[in-house]
Amino acid sequence: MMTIKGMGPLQEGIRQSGSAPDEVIVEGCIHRIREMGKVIFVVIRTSRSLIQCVLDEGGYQLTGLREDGSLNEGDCVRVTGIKKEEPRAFGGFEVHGRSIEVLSVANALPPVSLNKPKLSSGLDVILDHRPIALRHPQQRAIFKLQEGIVKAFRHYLSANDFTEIHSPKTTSAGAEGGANIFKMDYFGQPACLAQSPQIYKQMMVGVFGRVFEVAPVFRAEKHNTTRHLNEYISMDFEMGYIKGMEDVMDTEAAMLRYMMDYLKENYSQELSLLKVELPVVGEIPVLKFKEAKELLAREYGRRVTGNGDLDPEEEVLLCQYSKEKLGSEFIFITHFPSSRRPFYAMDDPNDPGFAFSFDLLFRGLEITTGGQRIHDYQQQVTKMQEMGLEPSDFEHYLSIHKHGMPPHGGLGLGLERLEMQLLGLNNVRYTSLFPRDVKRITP
Ligand code: AMO
Repeated sequence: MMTIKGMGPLQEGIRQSGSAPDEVIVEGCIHRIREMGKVIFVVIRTSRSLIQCVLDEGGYQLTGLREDGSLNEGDCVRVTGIKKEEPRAFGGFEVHGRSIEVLSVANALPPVSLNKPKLSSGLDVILDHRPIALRHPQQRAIFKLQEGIVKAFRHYLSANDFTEIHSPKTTSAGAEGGANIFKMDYFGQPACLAQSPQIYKQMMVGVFGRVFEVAPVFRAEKHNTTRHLNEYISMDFEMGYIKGMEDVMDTEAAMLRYMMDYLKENYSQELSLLKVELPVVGEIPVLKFKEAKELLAREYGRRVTGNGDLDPEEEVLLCQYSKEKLGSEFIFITHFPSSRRPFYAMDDPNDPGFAFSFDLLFRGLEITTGGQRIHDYQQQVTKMQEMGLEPSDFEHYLSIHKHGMPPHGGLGLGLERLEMQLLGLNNVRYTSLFPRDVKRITP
């Protein structure tokens, strides 16, 4: 374990004092105080845990800020004491305090009740008071687990020869088309916030062969839905020398398998606090878009529409089918109509009008879009022209095709959506640290 200079090894807010073998120091915020006759139980919320400290009347020294010598929930304290086994306490131990030092005092009552096992406030209240509501153990566990999701993504890809990149978020044009572009004035030039790292990750395949990025992207979604944010974290990868988009899909499945194992091994306390049932990532079934639409009509009596996409209800039904009939909580839908996919998507020469493009659905929601990209210069120019785009506006992007690009493909996985589905939450705002939507730009 790495140590911070002068602090001794720190494990979730508790460390050896160095003065006596069984003496420890606990630093954190007072989560709950319970007085039981001559004993005070003070539960300290440390960086990741709750640690029960026991103060016996007359058996400890109190120093610090309050003149009346009182302790309050919310105060930040440092407790020095003896660690003893206690099966009934969280973590199986408690600390018998010898001294407690008040480092700073809480002057106000929290706007939401932090020390109840479940935060009972509604989503708007939680978000209005986000900086404090995030201190609730369950709320903060969501974001500790999010750390694990990102770490696993990073570990897996780094171990498989992908290079991590950081592409710009202020750009001259949107890569994903559509109306949801945040426009801005960049010193007199029209510019926008990046909708995705698409163009840059493809450019970087020409440099490193395999790349990945975890970063915010921006979508000016005008509707308030439970699945859309205006700023979200996109987990992207892009890989060269592929034989087809199946290589990208296989890489995603293997990464997800690693991720679930990694979470199980390293985040068991958050998984149990949030009552998460991790999915088994086995062989992920694959259905073509056309087959999916036929299946929806056959099995669920859905009217097949020609809109070229799946609607939210269809995503739920396809996942229901996949779980019940195919034994998987994930399902890939491939070969979407080209007209609904961006200019960089490669068309299937054997199935005109459909693209080598896929979505991954998980527990009823699209969490990923990916596919194979056009690597041939002329093919890319022609496609842009067919879509009414002006190739000269994409000079830098097209330079990679001109100077030789390997067959390549990749995907974008929405971090908040993946976690929302893992946790069985009904709104993507719960898994966004400080969500941005049509009405919310603070805190
Ligand atoms: P796409 O636009 O489908 O594809 O986005 C990829 C994934 O990002 C998530 N996502 C969102 N999450 C929250 N709020 C939103 N408004 C939002 N929009 C999208 C979803 C989605 O599956 N460049 C391509 C990816 C690629 O082909 O590599 C892209 O961005 O989970």
